[in-house]
Amino acid sequence: MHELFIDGEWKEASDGNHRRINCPADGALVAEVSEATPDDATAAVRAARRAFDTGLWALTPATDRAMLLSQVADRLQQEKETVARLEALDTGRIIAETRIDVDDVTAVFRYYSTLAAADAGRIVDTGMPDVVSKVVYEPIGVCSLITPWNYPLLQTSWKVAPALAAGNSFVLKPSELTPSTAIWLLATLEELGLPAGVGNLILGAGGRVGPPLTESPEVDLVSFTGGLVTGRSIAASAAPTVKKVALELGGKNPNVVFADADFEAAVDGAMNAVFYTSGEVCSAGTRLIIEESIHDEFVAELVKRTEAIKIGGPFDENAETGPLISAAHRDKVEKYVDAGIAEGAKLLVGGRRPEGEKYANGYYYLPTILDGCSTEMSCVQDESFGPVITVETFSGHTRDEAESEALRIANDTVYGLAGAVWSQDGGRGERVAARLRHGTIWINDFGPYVPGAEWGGFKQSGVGRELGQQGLDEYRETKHIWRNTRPAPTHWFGAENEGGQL
Ligand code: TXE
Repeated sequence: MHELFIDGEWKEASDGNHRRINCPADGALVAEVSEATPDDATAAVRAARRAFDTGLWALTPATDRAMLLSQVADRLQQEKETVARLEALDTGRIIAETRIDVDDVTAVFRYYSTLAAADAGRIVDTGMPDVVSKVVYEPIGVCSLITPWNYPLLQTSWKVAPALAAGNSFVLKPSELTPSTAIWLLATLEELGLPAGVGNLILGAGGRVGPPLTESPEVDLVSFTGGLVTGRSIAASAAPTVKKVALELGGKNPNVVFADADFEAAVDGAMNAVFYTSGEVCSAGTRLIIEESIHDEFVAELVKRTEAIKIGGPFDENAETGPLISAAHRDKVEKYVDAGIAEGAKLLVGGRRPEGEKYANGYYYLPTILDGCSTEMSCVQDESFGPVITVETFSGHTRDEAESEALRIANDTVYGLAGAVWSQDGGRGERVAARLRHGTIWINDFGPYVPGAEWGGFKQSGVGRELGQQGLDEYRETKHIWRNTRPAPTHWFGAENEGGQL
């Protein structure tokens, strides 16, 4: 077992410790991996620093960097079933979902492969014929990439692909619960010839191996995806060295349905928004905000369909969604639902674990709907990260009143990651989308994304953007180079002042 990858070598943890990875669907042992120490994390940072400072990757032609990313994409497709299985076993998610993830990860590597060599900088017109002024982009340096347990490889690709495209070195620390696809990725990069030290892998508990990755003055950027509380502490630990910090911290995402929405599409969308991948999605549409006049009919249909959802393990062909990631996480979801009920929400469906032998050793929780909710309730404000919909209603005597009320409710959150509006009135869709204070808005849809469009949060959902051009810019410094082709004294000092300089 050698799952730490430091300076081009697979290594045991320096104290020889291991961690067992169990499948959340049935508790079966799926892997046993090295558990790094803080010293291992420091060694990985040093290796990344050395690799960066010697220009091993930063000075590699951009076309070669692009080629490597494209080869990773090819490998993902060649080994799709292997990667999808690894991800399904670590997360407990059904393999039909993780196969889709592998295609999505492939698209991310292809996208940043095309961007890697696309933009070398620009010439700026100074108005001075003897001066060449150019703005160029350079890699930022050593990047600590810290990723969560939901969509492990996809979230990793949003960081690793642009980091490599821009010419950086990195230390990747995946969630301690789901390391397998990160191990696959680093092994693949090694096979494809990524120079030693450019990509490093540290496995282990974030509270222990995280600080060396976020505090070190040898690290130039920290990119983190995870919970709000951890995000705050990472921002604080990175502050003394004023390094660049990018944070993606989840959301409490409104799904606003007007009475004039396409009923069938909106019910289907509301289900996908939350119950896909058991609600363990930062952009899950957990807050259904529905116009009062269609509330009863809409919610009745939602309940009927929710009761019929089939749950099971990764390889259960009938299953439409799987378990939660861990016992601790299921406890959190249970407490969240209990708190909602205590605060006055009405439980319409779910609210408990499924019964039956096949669920006995997994962390299953039934899709749940809480009706009669309002913005002051904790179940509306706090992220459950589970399969739970809270239902709020709005109304208004006029069109404008209804829109304003829907927006007031939808924006009443500290988060701002994503949201949706459903209406067959195109103007209304655009008006509401323009005023929702969230980073991604869907009109008459919920959930899809493309690698070319930026992803990230307003407010406490985070800082910075992943994907798109900005997702690459996060990993680059911008430099202005001024070249005087005909140097001559200015005579400012000790002579008559004939003109200024900065
Ligand atoms: O995530 P953490 P947790 C939300 C969701 C969930 C809650 C907590 O609501 O219930 O966060 O989840 C590493 N320094 N999201 O506790 O702690 C950790 O090892 C450096 C939203 O599982 O945020 C892992 O690799 N790293 C979400 C990563 O941070 C540290 C995804 C995420 O773990 C660290 C997951 C430290 N001090 C949960 N402490 C989203 N935005 O998609 C932990 N880590």
